Amino acid sequence: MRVQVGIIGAGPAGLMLARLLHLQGISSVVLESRSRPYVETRLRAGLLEQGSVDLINETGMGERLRQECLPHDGIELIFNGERHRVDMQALINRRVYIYGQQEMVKDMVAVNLAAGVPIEFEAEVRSFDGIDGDKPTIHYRQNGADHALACDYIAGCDGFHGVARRDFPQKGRQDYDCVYPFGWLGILVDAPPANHELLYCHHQRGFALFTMRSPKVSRLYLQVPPDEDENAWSDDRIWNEFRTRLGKHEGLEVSMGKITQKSVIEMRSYVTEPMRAERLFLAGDSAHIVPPTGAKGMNLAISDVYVLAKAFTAFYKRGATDLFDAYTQKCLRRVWGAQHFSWWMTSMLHTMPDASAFDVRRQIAELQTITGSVSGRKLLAENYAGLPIEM
Ligand code: RFL
Ligand code: PHB
Repeated sequence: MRVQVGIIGAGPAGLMLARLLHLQGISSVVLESRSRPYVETRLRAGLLEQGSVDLINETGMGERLRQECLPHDGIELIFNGERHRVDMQALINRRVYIYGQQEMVKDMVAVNLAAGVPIEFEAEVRSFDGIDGDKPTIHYRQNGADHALACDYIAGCDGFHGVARRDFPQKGRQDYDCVYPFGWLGILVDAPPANHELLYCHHQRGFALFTMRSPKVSRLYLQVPPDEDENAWSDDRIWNEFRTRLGKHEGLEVSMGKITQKSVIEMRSYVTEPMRAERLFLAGDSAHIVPPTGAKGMNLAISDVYVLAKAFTAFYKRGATDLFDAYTQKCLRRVWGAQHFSWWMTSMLHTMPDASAFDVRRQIAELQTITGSVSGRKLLAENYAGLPIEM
């Protein structure tokens, strides 16, 4: 089997890339180590920027999203007993959308398969070679047998624990890493959201986030120690902690219900540069991850492959390679903007384990500075709602 682009990973990056290439008449095969039901139910992101939603619609993958997504005009920050709304619609005329990543993946898989784009599930990539020649090969294992996929180029869309970055050439490579001294306990609850918009709560006991997946399902997160065991959190302990960190506000109640999923999530910022080595390109979480506080990871994955698909199109239509050369720099500008924003939101809203009384008081002053002026709210809104998909 030989294709133009071999794509490792059927997450948002790999599936969006396959679709964009197909629309330009460029052939690809997607190799995914997990099963189709697994990727279609894996609980991850929930918040999409306008630019991502526009691209999903333009590529014909947005039919269900348009019916089921929840558009949000603003978010609320809660700290020091105060509620502050950041009205993105009024400030910058932009909004964001709640739509579960697993739902988006389901839609992307269905549209790609219906168009005849091959997605091989339970096909685990073990290695690749030839990226410095003109015939790269991807080696994978499926149904107990070894296979090889010959391609012109390889797109490593295989996430943070994949093989593309692991085996990316070391020469000239620089990694940037920041691990936070806390994690998130994430729960999924059969109960309506506490509020129609997201609530980001700063509290001396730690951060809490109230988000959602639908009008009947809430998604909630609590700052916890990084190596926390989720089984140490009984339902009672979870609900008491959410009540404390939210505080008392007129019309706001923690709505309790059956907890259907519970897990601890690591918080990390990471970038590897460059994102290309000869005929291998990294895109999405394989090249960079952000702490989820800024809701940027999946949006970055989508914008990376938008840039990459343009480069492949220029090459296959006109033989031009300048966009391949520009790929890393074009992506990194947006990636580092999102890195900074995610780090800033994380450090502004979380309580450091060794925080002094001064640190906590200063954080409240920072939150008051940001929410207390139009320019502060605008800065937050512009970054939260997302920079243009291409910069
Ligand atoms: P993915 O989604 O990890 O997909 C990579 C795919 O590659 C497969 N794979 C392999 N396949 C073949 N062979 C191998 N050797 C392979 N190794 C791995 C994997 O099985 C997988 O299917 O990466 P991608 O496509 O780059 O997408 C990135 C996003 O998934 C990620 O950034 C977001 O989930 C981050 N994120 C959020 N992003 C947002 O934009 N908005 C949000 O609201 C948001 N909330 C979140 C989040 C991430 C979270 N967690 C769990 C880390 C909330 C949370 C809690
Ligand atoms: C989510 O809905 O899972 C979500 C939303 C916003 C964030 C992080 C996670 O900042």
